[in-house]
Amino acid sequence: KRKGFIFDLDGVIVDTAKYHFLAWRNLANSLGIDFTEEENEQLKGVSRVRSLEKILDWGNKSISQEEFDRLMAHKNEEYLAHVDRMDEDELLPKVAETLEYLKEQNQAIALGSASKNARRILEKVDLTDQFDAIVDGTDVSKAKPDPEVFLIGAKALDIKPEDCIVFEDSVAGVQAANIAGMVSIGIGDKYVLHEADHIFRDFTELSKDFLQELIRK
Ligand code: B16
Ligand code: MG
Repeated sequence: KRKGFIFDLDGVIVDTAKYHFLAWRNLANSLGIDFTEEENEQLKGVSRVRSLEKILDWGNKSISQEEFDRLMAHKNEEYLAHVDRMDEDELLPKVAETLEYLKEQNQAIALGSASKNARRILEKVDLTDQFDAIVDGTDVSKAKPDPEVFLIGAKALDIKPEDCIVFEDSVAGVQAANIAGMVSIGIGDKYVLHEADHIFRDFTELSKDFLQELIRK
């Protein structure tokens, strides 16, 4: 059967979460706000605007719209400086092989990312051509856990939501996949991602037999 396999980007295909972390931490600290790994976890899959709103909330700070825009632009520049140094070596383990395998099996493949920088990152790691559809932060108006990004992906692939499988590293993303009625596969920590239908540390733990099962069901 032809299924739709939808991949999140940050934290699933590449570990750009560490670059987001560095840039957000610098921003928070410059405002005198503490920023830890736990807080970073809550920003995964969350849009840029919403992320800054949350940080300001945690620090009990309010700033003008102008300052808000300036900080967001600055954060993105810092983040992109890291991104522009990326290459294929930064692909997470067995991601390229998994995409390759699904392609061989004639499965439909989409990207479903909240990032407005998604296309730039895919170019850096030379993966653009592997996707039948790319849905990113420039295509959606509602952030995960809203299912919009994945529903647009399913539509673009012309596959019913219930025949789609989503790979996600964030709590918000797993929730979005569940709300969309898709199979959710958490990539990461099993306690953090406990709402997912299946959880793996990374793609090295995910066997071909398991992928076959997803295709057959
Ligand atoms: P940008 P994903 C998300 O990407 C990240 O997890 C999240 O931390 C980030 O704030 C968001 O993209 C927006 O990214 O600032 O590049 O537009 O995990 O949905 O691929
Ligand atoms: Mg992610």
